[in-house]
Amino acid sequence: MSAEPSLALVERDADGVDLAFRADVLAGLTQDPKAVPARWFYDEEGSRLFEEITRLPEYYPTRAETEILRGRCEEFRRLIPAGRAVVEFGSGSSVKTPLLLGCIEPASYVPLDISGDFLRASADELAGNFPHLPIHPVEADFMKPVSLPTPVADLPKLGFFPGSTIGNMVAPTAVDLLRSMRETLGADSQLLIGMDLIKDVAVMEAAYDDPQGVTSAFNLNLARRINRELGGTLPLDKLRHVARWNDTWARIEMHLESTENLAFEVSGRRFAMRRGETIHTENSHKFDRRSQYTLLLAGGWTPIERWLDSEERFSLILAQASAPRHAP
Ligand code: AVI
Repeated sequence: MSAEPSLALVERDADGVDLAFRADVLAGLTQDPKAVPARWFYDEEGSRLFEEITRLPEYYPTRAETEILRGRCEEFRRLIPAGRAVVEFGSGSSVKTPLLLGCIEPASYVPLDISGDFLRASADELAGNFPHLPIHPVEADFMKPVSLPTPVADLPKLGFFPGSTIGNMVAPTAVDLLRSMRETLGADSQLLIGMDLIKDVAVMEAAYDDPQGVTSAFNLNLARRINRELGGTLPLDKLRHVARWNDTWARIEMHLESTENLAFEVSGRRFAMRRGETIHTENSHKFDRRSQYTLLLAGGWTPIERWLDSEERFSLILAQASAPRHAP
């Protein structure tokens, strides 16, 4: 395995405060309705809680996607030519990534993640399973085009973006990301992407509001992080986890709802919330075939094949980089 030099991607002030976190939280609490970007869920405790979510009986996406990966190996092998560099957007999952890599015949594996620690841990684990596969971890923000390491520069690429993380973005951000993936991966690349499907509302809402309270703890952990890292005084016992289906935008929304009128501070700035007012903390968009294909095409990717799990809850789509066309 060849580790790339790691860059310090997080900018901090003299007190160690993450400047981007502070800017996002202050801007988000100032706007109406209040919102904080979901990417800030994932501190150490948030990442641990998310892992716990993926094992909940109500949270079907991880199991459904894993079922597809296990069951479609032959088809992946037929449609994805051997000798590609597999570029995974986000730290590899210890279950999903080996299923894909063991099935196709990759020339190398390039995990991309903004967190160097997660990146190194998952790359090390994978190296144990695939001792002959060259692994080139890259510490980078994959929301922007990334220049890949020299040893994979001339190889055809397969992008891998499982988990339906694309669903956590609003459409313009999702299209920007797909376009930047296309730029990162090059003209003759392919993309294997997981996307969650629209289904019975009760099933979707239960997946984001489990009776064990793990998703509630995950949501409230964001308020705890704001208090700890930004000198916040958000009263955690007066904020309630809410997960609800928004049919207009085809998404589960997570909010922190105030159970009474509140006044609090963050980074020395004062904020107020009325009883029943919320801080919008996450969107998790769900798709049907048409909305998936429209999004992929808008991002520069032409779908080639689409697989569903046996209960038709989740999909994996293989797409190829669209050739530039002038008409139609
Ligand atoms: C990471 N992402 C795809 C998860 C989802 O399902 O939208 C995050 C999550 N939030 C609550 N539960 C899981």
